[in-house]
Amino acid sequence: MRQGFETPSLSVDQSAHLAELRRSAAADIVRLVSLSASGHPGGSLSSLDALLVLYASAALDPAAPHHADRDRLVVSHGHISPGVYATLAGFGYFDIREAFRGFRRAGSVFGGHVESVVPGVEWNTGNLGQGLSVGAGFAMAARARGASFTTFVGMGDGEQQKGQIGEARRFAAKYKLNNLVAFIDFNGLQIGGKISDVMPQDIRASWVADGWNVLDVDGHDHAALYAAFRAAVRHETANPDAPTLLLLKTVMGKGISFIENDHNYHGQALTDEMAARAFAELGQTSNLAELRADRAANRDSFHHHIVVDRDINLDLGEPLTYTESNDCRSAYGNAMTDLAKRNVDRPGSWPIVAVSADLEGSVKLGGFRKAAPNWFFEGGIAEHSSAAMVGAASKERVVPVFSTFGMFAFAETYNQNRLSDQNGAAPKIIVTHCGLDVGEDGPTHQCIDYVSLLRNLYGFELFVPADPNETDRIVRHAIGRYAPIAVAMGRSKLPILTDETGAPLYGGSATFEPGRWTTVRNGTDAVVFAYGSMVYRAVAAHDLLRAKGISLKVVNASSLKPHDEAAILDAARSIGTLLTYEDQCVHTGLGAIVAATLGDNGIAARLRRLGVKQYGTSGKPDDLYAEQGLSPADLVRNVEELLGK
Ligand SMILES: Cc1ncc(C[n+]2csc(CCOP(=O)(O)OP(=O)(O)O)c2C)c(N)n1
Repeated sequence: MRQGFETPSLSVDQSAHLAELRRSAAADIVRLVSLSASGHPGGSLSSLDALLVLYASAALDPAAPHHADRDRLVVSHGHISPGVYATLAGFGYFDIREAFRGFRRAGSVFGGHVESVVPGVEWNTGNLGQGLSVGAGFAMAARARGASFTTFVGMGDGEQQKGQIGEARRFAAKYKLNNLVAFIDFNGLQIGGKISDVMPQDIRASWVADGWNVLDVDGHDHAALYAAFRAAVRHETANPDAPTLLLLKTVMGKGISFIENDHNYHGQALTDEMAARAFAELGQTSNLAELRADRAANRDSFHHHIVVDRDINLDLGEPLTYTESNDCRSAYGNAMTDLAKRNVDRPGSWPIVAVSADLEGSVKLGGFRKAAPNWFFEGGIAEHSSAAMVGAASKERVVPVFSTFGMFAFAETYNQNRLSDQNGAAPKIIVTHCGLDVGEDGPTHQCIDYVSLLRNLYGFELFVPADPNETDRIVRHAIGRYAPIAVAMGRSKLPILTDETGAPLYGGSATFEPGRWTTVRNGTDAVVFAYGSMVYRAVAAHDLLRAKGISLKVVNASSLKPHDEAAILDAARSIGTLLTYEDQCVHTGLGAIVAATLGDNGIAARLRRLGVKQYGTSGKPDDLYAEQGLSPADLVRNVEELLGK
């Protein structure tokens, strides 16, 4: 892999080549949007010169798009995909004809917004405002594992209206991520017109205020772009420790005189007549008719495999066995501390990178921070950015963990997690304070909807431990496997679950397996599926019912995603009376999973779903459960009703 920005300036030949490439890429942008009759020419043309200079000069190689030492380039304003595809094709990442055939067409990798299935594209974007967090995630991972690549992030100027960018900007400045270089395509326009009319903002001042180096650059002058990027990469800046922003003065639609500075061409194709005029201005052939016929007759055949190192190298240690009741979050913190101690100085270990959101104490990461100070990052009350960051970092040979309350890591940041999922990322989102179990902090903090939220995210797995021993095993499992994994815990202390002999159910050599539910108590009259803080309550109901001569089977459904279909079907066939019992929304939690499983398999069974019927209030968890008909006594009553006793 070449070094980026090695020579002091562009040579005469390089400048001439870039100028020529600029004209052909501009024409390709017009061709792409004309062929699909949609897309974004305006920003593609204003960002084009920065893209060309970067792909020409950074440590990037079309022959090795996944090289470990490559620089990372995140295009946050993913709508400029025509500009990105034209640039990549110009440098030989693929044949532009493939993009002409496939752009914005079902089944093609050449999507309307850039996706990492295209070589040279680092991250799927399109939801504006997330790219700087992604870049900060790459840069944070590079720091943690001592890698020397630079991460570049391009953004729009309208995009600066997004608050998440401020979150990422402050994080990068706080952690002195001078391996991060951002640029803004400052063309003054966005969809609705002038950025100053849509939302007045002093972009430059915001970045300066947060401690970045800001370089003002003519965004269409290749020599100036090269010099500024080079200075940023080499830290030849006013504050060498700080990350650097290039504020690029640009013209929307640059190079096609009759659409320049016209915000209508932010996202509108040119007519054929206009395209012909554009090709004439650019000195390029007008071959739209031929390309259109080719596109009608052919689909693109371009396939590309994303290469990610999934081979996590960590000493996962031996699971701990607790015999005294404790909160799951303490067991989580203890497991993380143990993992940090085992691995922090171990050669070859992947760093475990933990990001908190001003709740380090509540999520019990203090021991981890002390054991591995350089692996702990306090992201502040900036959950959107932290969620996006850990998603990105997960692709960079570190194991990133985001820990805060469930409400702030699942509900607050749903779209960030969704985008990580679409990127095939593998963050660990390990949260506490879920459900009514939060207690006195009240309904704003009680995440009673994480099961449904996570079920929408196709790739994510979701595990909910029922006691400290299961927590320890789930945490070690999650840290050791490349997959997007959510772990949800409550706040309260939970008793140690035991088997009928009184031995810890999940202690010793017990293992956790995704998709496998475990029987906590056997029974023959009815079965209750529970998870998390409801399992020991179900056991209490089991004991109360046994005294009345009713036999209730208790199943711990700790793997919510994937779920254990066989366990549901077996129970339906052999017992026939089923209940779900959960600290989650009654409509969309485990009850819905069990109901759908029965329905999908055409199996009739009696099913009663017990869950949270309405937002909770502030109070002690036991009182909140009683308020919603979720106490062990309520479970007993429901079982008796179902059995007609
Ligand atoms: C979070 C989010 N909100 C809204 C949009 C829709 N959108 C796409 S592009 C755009 C305007 C972007 O303006 P700017 O960053 O200035 O890009 P340019 O117009 O220069 O291409 C908007 C609102 C989006 N993609 N993401």
